[in-house]
Amino acid sequence: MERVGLEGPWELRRVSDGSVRPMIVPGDIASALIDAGEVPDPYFGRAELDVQWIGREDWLLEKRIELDAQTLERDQVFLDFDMIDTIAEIRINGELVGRSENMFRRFRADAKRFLRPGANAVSILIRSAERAAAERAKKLPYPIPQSEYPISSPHRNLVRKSQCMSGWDWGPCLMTGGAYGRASLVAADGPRIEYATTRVRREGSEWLVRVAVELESAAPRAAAIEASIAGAHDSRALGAFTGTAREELEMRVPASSVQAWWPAGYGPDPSGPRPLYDLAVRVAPASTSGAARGGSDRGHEVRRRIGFRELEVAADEDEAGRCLTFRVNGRDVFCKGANWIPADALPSRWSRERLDDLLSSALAANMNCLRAWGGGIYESEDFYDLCDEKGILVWQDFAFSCALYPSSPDFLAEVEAEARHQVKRLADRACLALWCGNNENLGALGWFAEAKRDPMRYAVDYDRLYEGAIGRVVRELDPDRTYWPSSPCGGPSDYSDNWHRDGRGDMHFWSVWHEGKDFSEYMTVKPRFCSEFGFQSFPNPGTVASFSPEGERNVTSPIMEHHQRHPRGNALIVETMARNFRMPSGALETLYLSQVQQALAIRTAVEYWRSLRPTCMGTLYWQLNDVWPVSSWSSLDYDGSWKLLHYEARRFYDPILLALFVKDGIVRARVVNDRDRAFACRLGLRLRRFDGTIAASYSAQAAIDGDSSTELWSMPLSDLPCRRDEAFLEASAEPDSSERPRTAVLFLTEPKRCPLADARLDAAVETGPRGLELVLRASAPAFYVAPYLEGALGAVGRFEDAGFHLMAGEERHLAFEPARGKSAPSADELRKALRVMHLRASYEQSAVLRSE
Ligand code: BMA
Repeated sequence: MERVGLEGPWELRRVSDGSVRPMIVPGDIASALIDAGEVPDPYFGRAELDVQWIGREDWLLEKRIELDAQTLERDQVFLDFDMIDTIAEIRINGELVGRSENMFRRFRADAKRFLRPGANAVSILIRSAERAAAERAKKLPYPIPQSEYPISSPHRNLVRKSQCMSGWDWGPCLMTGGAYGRASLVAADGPRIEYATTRVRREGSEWLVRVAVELESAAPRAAAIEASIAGAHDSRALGAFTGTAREELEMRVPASSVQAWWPAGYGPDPSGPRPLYDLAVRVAPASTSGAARGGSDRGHEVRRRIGFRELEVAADEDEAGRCLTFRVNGRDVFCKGANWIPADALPSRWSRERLDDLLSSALAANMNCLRAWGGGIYESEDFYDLCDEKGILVWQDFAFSCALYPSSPDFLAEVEAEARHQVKRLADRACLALWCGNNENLGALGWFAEAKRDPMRYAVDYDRLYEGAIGRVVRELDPDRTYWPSSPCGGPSDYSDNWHRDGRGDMHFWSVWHEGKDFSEYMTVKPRFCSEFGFQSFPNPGTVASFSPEGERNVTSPIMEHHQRHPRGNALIVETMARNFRMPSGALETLYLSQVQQALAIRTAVEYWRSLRPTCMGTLYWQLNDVWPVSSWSSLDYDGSWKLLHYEARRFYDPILLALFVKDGIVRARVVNDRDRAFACRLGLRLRRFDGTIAASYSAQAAIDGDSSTELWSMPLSDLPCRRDEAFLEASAEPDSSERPRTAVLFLTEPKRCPLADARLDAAVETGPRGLELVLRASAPAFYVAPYLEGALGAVGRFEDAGFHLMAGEERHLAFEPARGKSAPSADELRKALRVMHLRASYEQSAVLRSE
């Protein structure tokens, strides 16, 4: 088999005026226009509004290729694109080869008869998806509504294009198009592997590996297929066939000869690399007797990296309702993570490096699970490769979100083909934990006036799409994996609304954000698995500087408001501040405090819900990352920099967590242990006044089992010898094993009521054993200490920790970690850009920075 890469330079023609500029494939149209200097950077200021026309135009992508006669003599020559976005006509030398209208299906079409030796022209005409959606809407027999956002392209639900490209409550409307992933012309003699999909199952002391191979041959050919993994091997001979043939190979691998795959934090080496094994599947043309035939085509081989693991999603009835528990190799795994959205609103920027950076940050924050959210995409091979390698379980939604969808025969056929492709493509993956029908579309049946008036019609559409098409495909092609009907829902066959019900399946708990409730509201529910809950913050100062000119950085300036897509976002952030904190006085303080409250909100939820294990077995907050620089619920900014929430996540997702919280007037200290090893633990608690002096001390000890949550201490608030605004609790849990102590701090009332002492925080940048270090010292307790780098330096790197608390007299050294591909700045540059923030009774004073 021979592959002619079509990646690299193409030309991009605007159909309406014939103008041409260069374009890189894989890549997108808007990015090509930005690179050509024809449109402004849509992420800067409000330039997004100036590029809306791009999505309303038709565009022609053209490339010339040279082919030799030998290539064209092969049995079969076809075009092969991983992803064409979206409504497209593909031509060779002006003749139509095929059409595509679904970016989630790969495009393959026979090209041989259109090609000739020498120069050939390949073109992709991309028609406006926005116009196509509007035309389809006019033809609908009844309206099919979708959620809309401040800047959005209508009727996105009628086109199989990443739904958030049309704008979201955190994302710009960039209806770009293009060709992403691999782009090739493939020439082959004899049979080829269309799909090779592996199922791995434990049977006694062996792993049973079954590879379903789908073969294609343009001319009648016999084939020899073989597969090998971890020393095991199987082969088959196939008699001559034309078209498609299917065969299954089977191998048995002794369990003692391989290491099992576990999610991060689990298994014999919790933080080591995940063991993956090379699977090779080969097909070669054969003589009819079955022996491999020599000749020009050496056949076709596909390679995979396979993990040996058993994964089950338990959804059993129990006393609390119905659980949702991921069970890997027989052990219940508490899923700790967040929701994943695409890495960028501009697909040209979906690079492996960006994915690796974001996923490494997820792993560094002790995450073991991400939900690839339905408004985004089925991610690239790179994404799942990295999740396999890092041990990040993936909850994969089908690409439908926050809308009702049609169930016309055409639409269902498109979706069925999409589901077949994606399931066959991804079913191999060790990291892939579950398929989920959609994001919130079960709930969306109750959102729109049209559906409220005629619920039956939309319920039938719903059922035909998610059970009749997608569910059926998953059950047929990937029977070992759970198909979860929708997120949220009560589990297979339970279509209940799970925004407020906590007993069954997964929950999206949004009362604290959308309903403006206090953080303590998180403790009014006991979710079995909370797959969404979130709280917004403003971005890091470096991110703000990347999209706004100086003088425009007040959070309610038009540019900052443009980079806030939730209509009540700023109001909710500020209102929450007024409820909990003293009001900040400058732009940086405002960003900082918004991040403190975001970290506190999500910590409150996770700490409590983790303490409920095994009732609750998963928390995935909304959302890990951003597609552009924006105020949002993310813990990682667009440039990958960490907001305070991400540092806090590393603490609240620590496998051993000291949880300190007040519920129903009682203060409780619990130790949550996600490891399988038991230990004895001593707890020391100190009730401290804000000047640091101790008002009372308590201690406790207990045996902590593996995979457990254990209460070590509790006391009614009314028994504490101080008023709630006079002191705070500071605690440390000391395991008797080699584990380091875990610490926690708890305010007993809103921080704004507390007489915080001036911590006289002393900060210095020094060169220490680990390179540049920030040395911090406080003379009174300092809370949520956070070093920020202003201006361009914000993107250069970060200090190793932020958002921690310093007790009086305590000193911390923080190493500076340059971002990927960036070199460390000088000590002087750091000093200039550095602002050290902490919680204050008044924001008039700024941090003291010594500059030796
Ligand atoms: C959810 C998600 C997204 C949305 C987020 C914030 O429920 O599924 O659609 O962006 O809330 O509103």
